[in-house]
Amino acid sequence: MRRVIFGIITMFAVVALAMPASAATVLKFSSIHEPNHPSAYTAEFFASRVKQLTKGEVDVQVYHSRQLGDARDNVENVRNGSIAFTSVSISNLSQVMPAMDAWSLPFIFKSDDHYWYCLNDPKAMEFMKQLEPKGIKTITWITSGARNFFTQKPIRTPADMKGMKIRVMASPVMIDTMKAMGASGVPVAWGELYTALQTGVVDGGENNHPSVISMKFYEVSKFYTIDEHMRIPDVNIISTKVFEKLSKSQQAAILKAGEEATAYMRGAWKVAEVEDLNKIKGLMKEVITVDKKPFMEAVAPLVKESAKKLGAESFVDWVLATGKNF
Ligand code: GTR
Repeated sequence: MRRVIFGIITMFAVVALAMPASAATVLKFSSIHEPNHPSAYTAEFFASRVKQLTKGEVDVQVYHSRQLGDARDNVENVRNGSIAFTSVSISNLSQVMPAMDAWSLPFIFKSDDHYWYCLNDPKAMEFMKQLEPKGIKTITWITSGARNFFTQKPIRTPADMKGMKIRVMASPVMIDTMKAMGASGVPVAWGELYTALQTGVVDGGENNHPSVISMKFYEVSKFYTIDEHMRIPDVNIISTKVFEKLSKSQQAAILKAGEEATAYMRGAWKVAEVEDLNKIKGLMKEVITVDKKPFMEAVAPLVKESAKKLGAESFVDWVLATGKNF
C-alpha cells in the first residue's frame, strides 16, 4: 500500500514539475532594424529584462528586420493590439497625431546633451501621453542620434541640394525641411530605401551612422554629409490594449525594463556611432563635414511656422528656450 501511495505521489510530482507554474504571457516586439543595429539589440536587452523582472511571467519575443512589417504597419498593429511593442521614430507617429511631427523639426536641439536634457524632463513624456487615447503608450526613449545625408552627388551647401530627391519618412515636417533646403523630400518605407537608391528613384537619403551601416546604404550612395539636421527620437511603445490586460506588477516591470533599456542604449549608441562613422569613412567616397549655418538659416522660418501649424508651439518654445543653456 505504502508503495502504491508513494508511486502516486511521485507521479503527481513528476507531472507538476513538467508543467510550468502558469503559461507565460507571450508578447510580440516588432523591430524594423537589422540585428546588428543598436535598436535591435536593445530590444533583445529589454525582452530579457522583462523576463527576469516578471520571473518568467512575461515573455517578449523580438522579431527584427521588418519580419512583422515596416514602421507604419507596426504603428497600426500596436494600436489594434495585434502586436504588443515596437520601437518607432516619432516622425512615423505623425500619422496618428500631427503634433508628434514637432520632434522632426530641424536643428531644434543644439547638441546631444541638449537633446537628452529635454528627453529627461517630464515634459517630454507628458507630450507623448497625448497618444494614449489613440492606443499607444510610450514606455521609453530609444535614441536615434543625429541625421545626416548620404547621396550620389556631394552636398557641401544647401545650393548643392537643388533638384535632389531625398528620401524621408512619411512626415510633413521632413518634406517641408527638404523643400526649404532646396531639395524634394520623397517618402519611402525604410525597407524599400536600398532599392530606391539603387534604381535612382531617389538621389539620397538621410539618417544616422549606425543605420547607414546596418542597412548597407554605403553600397548604393557615395557621399556622406554630416550636418546633423535632425535628432528625432525613436520610442519604445506598447499597445494600451495589451498594457491594460497586464497585472500591476507586470506593468511596473515593463516600465522598469524600459528605463534600463534607455540607459543601456545610450551607451551602446555612443559606441556604435564612433565605430560606424569610422566604417563609413572607409566605405564611402567622401565624408563631408559642413558648416551648418547656411542649412540652419534655410530652415529657420519653417520651425516657428510648423510649430504653430502643428499646435505644438509651447512644446517647441520650451525646447528652443532650454537650448540657450547649451
Ligand atoms: C532610423 C530610425 C527608424 C526609422 C528610420 C527611417 O534612424 O531608428 O525608426 O525611422 O530611421 O528613417 O525610416
